[in-house]
Amino acid sequence: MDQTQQNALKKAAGIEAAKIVENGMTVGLGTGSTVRYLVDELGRRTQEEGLKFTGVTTSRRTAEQAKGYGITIVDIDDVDRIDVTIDGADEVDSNFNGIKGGGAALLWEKIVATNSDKIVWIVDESKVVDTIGAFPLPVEVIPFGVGHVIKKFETRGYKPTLRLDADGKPVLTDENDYVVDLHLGRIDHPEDLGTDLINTVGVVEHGLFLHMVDTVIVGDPNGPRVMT
Ligand code: ABF
Repeated sequence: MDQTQQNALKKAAGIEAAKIVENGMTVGLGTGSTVRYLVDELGRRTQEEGLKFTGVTTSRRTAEQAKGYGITIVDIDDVDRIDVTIDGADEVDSNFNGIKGGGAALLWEKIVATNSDKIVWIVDESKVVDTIGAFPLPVEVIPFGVGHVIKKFETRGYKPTLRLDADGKPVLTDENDYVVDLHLGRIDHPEDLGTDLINTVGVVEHGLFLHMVDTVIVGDPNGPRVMT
């Protein structure tokens, strides 16, 4: 699948997911290129149909995009609950275990997700896998002592790399943390791995999203399909 085809599938999934949003809802808006299509469609509906909902975003860049359409964006602590969060993912398997964080937004994404009544992921078909792990697992780590955390991960065979930008500087999350990517190949016991990671001092959060998502909308050449 080339980039144009992949983008078309992402767009189809985003447009399909936008139908979920109704007036008066509080909606969690995720991060990534697939979500960009969602927000574009929600923006179109806002401007052409007068759609009115409140958005809580998982990154500053999504907030900027949504505000550009006149969508009301509030801080997560300004709402009691989020009706539905629509977000992207890097991988999702048949058990609805997923990897997120390719966009370095995994911490805010997990905070928004865990305060949502319903979670919907939008993906192109390349993200649907038998077993997660081929995509490097992002881990958010505070800068202080990150070298020691990386050494610990190396000792455990996690094949860690500090995520760097085009200038060779560490990528910063919206919390000004670093991202360390673990090249595991496949993850057969994600719960155990998640426990190990979150118990490592210096680690803030990891990109394993286990048994959280309710519905996955998959952009497919034959039209969007829904996994529930
Ligand atoms: C975000 O969406 C990230 O968690 C995930 O990495 C990304 C997927 O990116 P894209 O939609 O651009 O493929 O939620």
